[in-house]
Amino acid sequence: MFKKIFWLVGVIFLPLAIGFFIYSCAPKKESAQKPEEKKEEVAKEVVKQEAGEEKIEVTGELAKPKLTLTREGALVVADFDTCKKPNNVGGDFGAWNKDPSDFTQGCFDSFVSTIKHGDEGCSIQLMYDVDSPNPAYNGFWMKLQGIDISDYKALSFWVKGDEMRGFTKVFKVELKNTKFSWDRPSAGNMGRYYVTEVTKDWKEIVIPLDKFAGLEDKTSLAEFTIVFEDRIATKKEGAIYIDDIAFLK
Ligand SMILES: [Ca+2]
Ligand SMILES: [Ca+2]
Repeated sequence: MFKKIFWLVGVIFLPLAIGFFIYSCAPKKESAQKPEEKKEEVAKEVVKQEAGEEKIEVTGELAKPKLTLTREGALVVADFDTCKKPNNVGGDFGAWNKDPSDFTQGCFDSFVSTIKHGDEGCSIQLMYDVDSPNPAYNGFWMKLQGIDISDYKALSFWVKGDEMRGFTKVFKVELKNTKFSWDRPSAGNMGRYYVTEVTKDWKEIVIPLDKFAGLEDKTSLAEFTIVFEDRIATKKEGAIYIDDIAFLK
């Protein structure tokens, strides 16, 4: 009787024990992951979560619109080719900071003639720092002077990460129309999109305008904005270059 029970216990527990031993010896995927990769995944997750709330589709890749786009008749907003203000539609631009009194965070813009997309003039360099003990976000704003983009299909611009200073692969782009009001910021009239694939090389980002959920009226645009955020930046301090901001038909 006891022998039978002993034998039964052996049959049930021995394979379990062997299984557990093999499992505990197997290399853990989790620990093999570099902290940097983990951070990127977290950033992507935040992007997904935010996108879910806003009902914006974010694939985590460069937007690949199934639109047929043409550069003919493109509305160039800023090519920075004069290396001075204003932009091509007569609008002012500059860096903005959430908390100018917090010197541990900030964003600075400057014209750069040595690194640019195309042969002429300049690009704009954005040096940002969202590494602060306080909540930190900042970026770049550009006035669009009420341009009508209702005949256009996509926003396009070129971006390059600064290899020497480092750069975030993720940042936010916003388009606001003149109907935007700070009294009712959640009422719409601002669309946002997360760029997630910045590299060290110049790369064109093409965002179909229908991805800017919330931007209902496209007949009068007020502002183009870039936002660096401590929560989602894959690198909290660095620099990126922006050039040739345009709307494509
Ligand atoms: Ca340029
Ligand atoms: Ca800092």
